[in-house]
Formats: sequence, structure tokens, C-alpha cells
Amino acid sequence: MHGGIGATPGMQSFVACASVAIVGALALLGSRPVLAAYEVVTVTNGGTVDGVVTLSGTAPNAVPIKVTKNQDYCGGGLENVLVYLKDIAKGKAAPTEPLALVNEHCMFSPRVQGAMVGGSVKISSNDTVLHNTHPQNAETNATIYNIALPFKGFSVTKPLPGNPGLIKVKCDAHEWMHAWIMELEHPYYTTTGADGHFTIKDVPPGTYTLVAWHEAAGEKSEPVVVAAGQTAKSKITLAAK
Ligand SMILES: [Cu+2]
Repeated sequence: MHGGIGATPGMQSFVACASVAIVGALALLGSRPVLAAYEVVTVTNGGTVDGVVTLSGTAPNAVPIKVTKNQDYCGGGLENVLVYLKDIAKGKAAPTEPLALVNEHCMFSPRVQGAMVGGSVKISSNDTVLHNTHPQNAETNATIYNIALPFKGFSVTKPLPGNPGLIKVKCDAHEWMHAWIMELEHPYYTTTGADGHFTIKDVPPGTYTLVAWHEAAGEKSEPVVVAAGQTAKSKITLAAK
């Protein structure tokens, strides 16, 4: 070191203290929404991303309930793919309605959906049997909450976690019941329908990364260029695993 800005022992301890202070501050913030990365602006003459997600190869075996259906669509459209734009910094406002997650015929509906941080989810049951809705952080398996749904017509609205991430939802009473919520910092997400089709609207013109995620077929991303008032066509093929 030639003097100047070398890291002296004093500085190291200062840096260490600063780190502790930052960690402490983050801990104090707790589960507050982290929205700094996204700015809501009025989107005029936005573009559209429209496309289809297909599956190549043999349908995944990891999703017992859906295998039959996926086999029907093998080589065709893939349902329940979460499609979203990555790293979009500004655009349309958050959805105002809570998500819906319905326990119906001993399945979750919808099975896969996106969400924006700061949002909430209305969990309800249309069944006469006891369900419980148990969302977990998909990475750590940490329980977010665990809601018993004792009777038909019961519902409760709960806030979503304050940070983006993938949420795995299960029912502890019925081990086949699973749902997925992909929580993002922005509202540019959608889920493919039975034909694999998706549309994302009101996108400010620009170049983005389009991501397609499926619980069994994994994830794929590709660049997409959105021009004002235009529709960018996309075709994403996920490979069966
Ligand atoms: Cu259940």
C-alpha cells in the first residue's frame, strides 16, 4: 500500500460495524415490501408480448395430476407456464384485486399464477372437506403461513411476503394438492392457458428478457424487443426433463 486509501485496521472495523448496522437495519425492515426497483408510470401506446410455450420431448413425470393432460399436449402448447418479463424497471401499476387461490375438488385453482410484491391472496374453499393452505418459500421451505379451511364458503385474505420469490403452496391433508405463486417486483407476468398461449400487455417499449417457468419442465429465457403499439411474437419451447 502507498498510503492513500488502503484499508487500515481501523477502517476494517468501521466496515465491519457498518455491515452490522446495515444487517440490523434490514432486520428491522422485516417483511416490508421492497419496491425500490420498480417505478409506476403511465404507459401510453405500450407494446404487447404475445406467444406460445410448447413442450418438446416426453411430458414430465414429476406432476402426477397433470401428466395425462401434458401428454395430450406434447409437442403442442404447455399449460400453467408462468411467463414474465425480467428486470423491467418501470411501467403499469400493480393489480388492485387480491390473487385468488381456490380449493376446489381437492385441487388448487389456479395451479400457477404470478403476483406483485405488496399484494395479497384470497384463499377460499368450495369443498365440504377440510383443507389447509400452506404456502412455503420454495427455496428454503420456510412456512409463510398455514390456513385451515374448515368448510365450504370459508375464505381469508392474507398479505403476500414482502420480497419477490417463488412460493410453493401445499395442502397438508391432500399430498397431491400443489400450487405455485411467482412473486415479482412488477406486474408484467401471466400464465399460459390450456393451449400454451400467453399475452402480456401495456409494456413500455424496450428490450427485455422474457422468462418462461414450469414446475416440471424448468425455466427458459430469451430476449424480446417491444416496440410502441406493436405486438412482439414469441415462441418458447421448454424441454421435458
Ligand atoms: Cu386439501
